[in-house]
Amino acid sequence: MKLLVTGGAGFIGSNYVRHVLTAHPDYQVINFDKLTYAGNLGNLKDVESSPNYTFVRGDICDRNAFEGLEFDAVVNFAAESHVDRSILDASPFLRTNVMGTHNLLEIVRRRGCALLHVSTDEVYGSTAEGFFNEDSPLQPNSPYAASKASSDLLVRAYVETYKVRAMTTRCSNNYGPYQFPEKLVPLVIINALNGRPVPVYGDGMNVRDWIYVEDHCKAVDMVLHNGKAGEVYNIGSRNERPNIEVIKLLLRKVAQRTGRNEDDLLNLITFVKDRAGHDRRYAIDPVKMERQLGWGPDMSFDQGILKTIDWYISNRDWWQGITSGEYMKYYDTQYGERLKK
Ligand code: NAD
Ligand code: TDX
Repeated sequence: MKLLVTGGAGFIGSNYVRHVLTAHPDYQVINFDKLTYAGNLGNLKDVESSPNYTFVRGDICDRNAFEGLEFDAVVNFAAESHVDRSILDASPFLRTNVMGTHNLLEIVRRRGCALLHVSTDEVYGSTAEGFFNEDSPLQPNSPYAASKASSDLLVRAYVETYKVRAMTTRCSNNYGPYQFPEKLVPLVIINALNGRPVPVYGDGMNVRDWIYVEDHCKAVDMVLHNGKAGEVYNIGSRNERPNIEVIKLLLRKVAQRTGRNEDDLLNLITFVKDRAGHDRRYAIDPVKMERQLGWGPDMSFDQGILKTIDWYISNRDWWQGITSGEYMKYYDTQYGERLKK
């Protein structure tokens, strides 16, 4: 099989490319990525010389960018992915997530190849109780979530109208190696290592369902191979936690791993102004993945968190390169005022 993986230089995409090259040594993988601020070829240094791997720099919005590339299926990870950035400026989210997905749908329609569209639990909005299943209404609350919901609806429309062979996955919050430092888990680890305040939005009681990135990648691969065209699959880990619990766990484990004083790290916790439109709780029901595809996560949260912390401790060069320059401009815009006492 020849796979085109869009957004393969980002967090989940790079973990997925590595997963495919290991799990399917006979596959050819083209990593197609624009290399925005979130894309980093350093995420795939260990596989870049593999004869089965090619990198192409390109934009999923560009109609001509795919000419000359041969593939049987597309796995679409390419997106603007950070909620806080979508609140600052929604335009790049509409462009890449909506128009870019539309362009990919046109390409797979013309070529007759398959598409796996990677989406998110955020399209369902927030729920106080119960779980989101694949038929739950789409009620996105952030510009990011609205752009992903729009892309999901376009996929649905292309399945119904043109019989495109497309599937959609909607996953909960990922964590693990190579996650960009703007997201909660790496932000807490890196700020703890740097002795910087750890910003907690609102009361810290917003709930997310955390999944280790490799478990998500395995699920995507199962859907690609065994999923039914036209269907949606929810991927979640049955691992719901309030943010403050995750943050305290991370700080305690960083203290253990580095020999620092636990209270000193816990004292970095700083409650700040809440995110606008902050979803209270996401809760995925993964029963369809479990029953129809026999999928389940392999990694426990405690083990996954330790693996992740150890990775960030051993890969300082990776994040020190990123947490300077452009990223600090974003960080100051986001946290400068919020962290002033
Ligand atoms: P990321 O921001 O780390 O990576 C996104 C990648 O897409 C980057 O490499 C970037 O360069 C590339 N990209 C952006 N715009 C592009 C364009 N126009 N053309 C080509 N490439 C482009 O994101 P991530 O966290 O790895 O998320 C990947 C996908 O998974 C996204 O679609 C996201 O909505 C979805 N998702 C993420 C999570 C999560 O917890 N991170 C959970 C569920 C679903
Ligand atoms: O500094 C912070 N302090 C804080 O309290 C940050 C960055 C986040 N938070 C809170 C907001 C959320 O409730 O932590 C929670 C997790 O925040 P993010 O890491 O920004 O993730 P979230 O907004 O939940 O969205 C993530 O999961 C779904 C991904 O970024 C999306 O791409 C994915 O679709």
